Amino acid sequence: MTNIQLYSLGSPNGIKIPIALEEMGMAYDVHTVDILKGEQFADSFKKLNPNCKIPAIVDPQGPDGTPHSIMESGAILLYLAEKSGKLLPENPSERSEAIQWLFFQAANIGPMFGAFGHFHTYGKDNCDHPYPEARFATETQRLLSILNERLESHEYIVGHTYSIADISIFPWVIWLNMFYKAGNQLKLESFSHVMAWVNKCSSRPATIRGFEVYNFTEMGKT
Ligand SMILES: N[C@@H](CCC(=O)N[C@@H](CS)C(=O)NCC(=O)O)C(=O)O
Repeated sequence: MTNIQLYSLGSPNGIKIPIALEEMGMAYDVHTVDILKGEQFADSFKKLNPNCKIPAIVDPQGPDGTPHSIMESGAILLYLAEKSGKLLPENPSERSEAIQWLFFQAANIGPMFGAFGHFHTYGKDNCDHPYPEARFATETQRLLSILNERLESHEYIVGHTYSIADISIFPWVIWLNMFYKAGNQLKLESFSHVMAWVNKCSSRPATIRGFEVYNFTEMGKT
């Protein structure tokens, strides 16, 4: 067996990997880990990611020719880009920029957008103080402003080429609107460069195929 084994779901972190696999033209088998049913805590999955979060992959032919498992969506994207030679610029400066934005997503966008979504969606029942949602809404908008400024002068996160940096970030912007239904509250339309870039990324045929693997665009309707 040579196919990459994908363990994921249609969440903003989870969907990055089928998008990348489709864009890179790599062969893979799909496994669903339903985090709403607690399947991320199964012993078999914990062996792939001790942190019990999707996504994870197993490459049957890892760097030393034996199976290699990888956790953390940013690390998976980087691994796949290096293995396929795709979606990571070859130019050393651009490559460094792409990796910086990959870390920016992992350290800022994921945690802050996720915390905003948590208090926005579940806070009303569990926390009667408006502060947490307001705090993370402000931080989410601050991060969107940074992206908007970047995309005012760049067609994609790094220059003129779609890369793993784009894939790591744009599903999170879709999620704010689609799943958290916070587009109006966050004034998403005012981040016009971000929204134009999201539309451009999400209309790529291979990216659309990636969405479909776990029905990403249906998730907000449930
Ligand atoms: N930094 C991690 C975050 C992964 C993550 O938070 N995954 C969520 C879904 S988007 C998850 O598995 N949640 C289940 C849980 O927390 O129990 C990554 O980028 O892979």
